[in-house]
Amino acid sequence: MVNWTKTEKATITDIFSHLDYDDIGPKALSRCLIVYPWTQRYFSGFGNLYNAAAIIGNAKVAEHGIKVLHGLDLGLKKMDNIEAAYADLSSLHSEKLHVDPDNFKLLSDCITIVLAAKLGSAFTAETQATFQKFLGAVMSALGKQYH
Ligand code: ZNH
Repeated sequence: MVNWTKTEKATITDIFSHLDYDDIGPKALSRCLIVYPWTQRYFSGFGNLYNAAAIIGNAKVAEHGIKVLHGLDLGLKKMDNIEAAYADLSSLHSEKLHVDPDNFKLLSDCITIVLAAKLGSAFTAETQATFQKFLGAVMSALGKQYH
């Protein structure tokens, strides 16, 4: 159970109200696949991931990046019960997709980096701290159904 201050909630709400899902989602997922190439193993159905240019230009990667980023909306809508919000997605990643949960942290870091690059000086250290607290809560919830 994660507690949020009013300021933290306001910061998270503000970030998501301006979030460019269609830009950040593809960039974050493709960065994850390039920086941590072993994460590519889960996306064998996505076609050519041969090099960075292929990954960045891959329409399936882009589409999935948007889907994953919208996955964070579940937590945003249920900040006071993030675990419950991700129960189903956690089971899916564990039982069906067999995604190693260590990878959640890698993708979160890529999301943070891409968001930081986009927001520039508006992404203050305090904003980052709050955003990472939120992502940490989501990733922990996503890991809950792993046995
Ligand atoms: Zn995941 C899927 C979310 C991470 C891999 N995902 C998915 C989906 C979602 C998500 C929403 C869809 C589902 C359905 O359809 O139902 N993820 C997510 C989130 C996160 C994640 C929120 C964090 C942030 N994932 C991840 C990672 C990985 C993954 C890290 C690896 C590396 N996913 C995945 C896969 C899939 C998914 C493989 C399936 C795809 C297809 O479609 O095929």
